[in-house]
Amino acid sequence: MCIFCKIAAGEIPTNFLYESARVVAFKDLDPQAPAHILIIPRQHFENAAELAAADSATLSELFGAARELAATLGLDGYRITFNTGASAGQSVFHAHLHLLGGRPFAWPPG
Ligand code: DGP
Repeated sequence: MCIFCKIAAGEIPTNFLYESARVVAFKDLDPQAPAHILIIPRQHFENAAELAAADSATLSELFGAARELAATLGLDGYRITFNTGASAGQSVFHAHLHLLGGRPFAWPPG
């Protein structure tokens, strides 16, 4: 079982900032901004492309959770990102949406 599957299943004690039947959200272990939350499907998909192909309702819920969390945290601007594939910086191969906020962000991203 992958690390995010274990977190979603409750095998690794984790404070969920958002929780539903299909989705959980929790703080990133290595935050890149004052607010850095990972929003993931409970079910295992390798990346966002696999999730999009298989379950558009859950994909949509990830974005809805990001909107709710950003509002709860009072983020006036934020970035949401799926790193998809190792060349794009994906290091955990269980689909996850990054929600980052609390500082300015440059464009283009590195
Ligand atoms: P990515 O590089 O896009 O695959 O992002 C993976 C993120 O997951 C990275 O920012 C660090 C975070 N991460 C890795 N392992 C754990 C963990 O066990 N717990 C938490 N909370 N975050 C983790």
